[in-house]
Amino acid sequence: MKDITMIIGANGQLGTEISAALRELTGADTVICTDLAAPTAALTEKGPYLQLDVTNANILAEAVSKYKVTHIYHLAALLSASGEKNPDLAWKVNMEGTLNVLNLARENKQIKQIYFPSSIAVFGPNTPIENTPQFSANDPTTMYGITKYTGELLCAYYNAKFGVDVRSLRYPGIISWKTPPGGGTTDYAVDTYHHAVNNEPYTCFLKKDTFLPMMYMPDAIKATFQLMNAPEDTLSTRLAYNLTAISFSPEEQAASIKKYMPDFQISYEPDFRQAIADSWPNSIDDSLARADWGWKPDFDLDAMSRDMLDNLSKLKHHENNLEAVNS
Ligand code: AKB
Repeated sequence: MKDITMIIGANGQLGTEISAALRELTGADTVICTDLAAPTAALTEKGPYLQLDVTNANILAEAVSKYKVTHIYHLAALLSASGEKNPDLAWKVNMEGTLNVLNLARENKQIKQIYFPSSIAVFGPNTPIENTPQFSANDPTTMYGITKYTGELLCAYYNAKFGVDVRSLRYPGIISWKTPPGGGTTDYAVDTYHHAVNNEPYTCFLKKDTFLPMMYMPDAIKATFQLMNAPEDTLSTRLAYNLTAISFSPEEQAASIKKYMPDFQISYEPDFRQAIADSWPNSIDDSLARADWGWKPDFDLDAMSRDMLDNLSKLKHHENNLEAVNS
């Protein structure tokens, strides 16, 4: 039987790029993209797309049976800042969605593997802030962090009790140019590049010296596929793996942008997201991921800045040309 992958949350920042990368690797018809939102042209033109709500267990089960799904990437979630604005919805989407996917995998033996993204948000004020170890105090202060850590515990439980092959990573802030992030605390690190390319000053919602772990999208995709393809006996934890690439502050990122765009201007007006950022690690120890399945990132801050600015400039140029043709 051919492997068929379902991506839940395919319209999101990670979902868009994981869907495209998988379609490239395994063929468009082997990847079923799904999202609560209406489809984007980029996803429907290239393969099957279903509009579905992950909190509806019956609809999800029907789609999985209909398409003979063998692998699920469950990427639908409310992130940290959106979750604080609507904690009830964050609990519903993040927890019901995760339980529905895990229960499906437990009951439907055609499902071979599940991917569940976790986050640095599982850590809290009692976690060591520098080089946060893989196994540490997990006392998240946001609803997002609470749902992600509970999700991790459920993944480990479903693996031990029911043999579900579910794998997970604690992503840092992810920076990308194709699709914007939505509702996170690390989103500033994407907004900066957009403002720089538009020659606009940027007002950052975090203090200039707030360090957070971050990663460029190509590294995030590489890590995800590396983990999913790792032999089961190399995985020494079924909680999520700590994962990181770079740690920087808004001030350091602005200095990196200025190397390529010297006129870029940034100012700082911290809002409610500062408290969230302050509860998270400055940097992460991901030595277990390195030892178990050979994790190693490719991009440092300057390499990422160069690539982001280059791609966003090309995109802007392309959009301007389209506008000129259409006017
Ligand atoms: C957020 O800021 O909420 C996310 C995350 C670190 O998980 N990007």
